[in-house]
Amino acid sequence: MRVDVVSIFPEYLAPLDLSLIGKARASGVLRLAVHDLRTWTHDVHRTVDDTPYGGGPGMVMRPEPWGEALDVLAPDELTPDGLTLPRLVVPTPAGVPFSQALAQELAAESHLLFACGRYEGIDQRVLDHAATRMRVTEVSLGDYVLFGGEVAVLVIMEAVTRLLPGVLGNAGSLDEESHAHGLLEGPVYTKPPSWRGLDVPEVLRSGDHGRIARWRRDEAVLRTAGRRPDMLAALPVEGLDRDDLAA
Ligand code: 6GU
Repeated sequence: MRVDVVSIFPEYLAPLDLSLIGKARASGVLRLAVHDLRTWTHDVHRTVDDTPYGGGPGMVMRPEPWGEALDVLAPDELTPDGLTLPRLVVPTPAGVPFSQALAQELAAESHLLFACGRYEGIDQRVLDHAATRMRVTEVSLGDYVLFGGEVAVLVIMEAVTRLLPGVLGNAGSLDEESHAHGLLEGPVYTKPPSWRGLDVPEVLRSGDHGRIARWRRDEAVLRTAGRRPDMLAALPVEGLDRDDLAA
């Protein structure tokens, strides 16, 4: 997968060199480049923002540098092998909610282009113009406001990278985790069997794989009911089994 990120704070994206994302980049599974938006300014002050039309607080990002950035990173001429334009992803609190399902969708793309806005956002014409030639998705992490899209890109890229083929050692861990089945994952334990007077639940040490699976399922349903009743309500009936309904 190819990924381009445009930001006025490229240093903010430095953590993308670390840990498993860094490893995916080193192995070539992920070809990621971070670009400074000010590359595409031409005045001495390298201006990227201006006051909002209609008045109000804060500043809005001017369209010209963004237009040039997108012209370079998403050129209109199709590549000789007929590759398509990137999917433009714009982090904003006004976007559609990010989710595991959207992470899966993005992980299936061959090229993502992230546009990190700051201040009150990017001039709407940038997105409207981009939408005439490529898919544009405005994404929100949740109902709170960040200074800009950079940290959201870290979050989104972490969720996406671990879904890329060959990144996770044990593909089974993709299967069992929270959200994969519409339930939160229940508690987990490791050695020692007793710690500060607290014991690992007996069932997990029983060796009875049927009982263990049933117990894990019950814990997941109970935890989801307590913390995320909205998720439980959204589970399709086929997602529940007869013994869930007993619990
Ligand atoms: Cl994706 N961006 C910004 N700037 N603020 C946010 C957000 C994204 N998600 C929640 N708040």
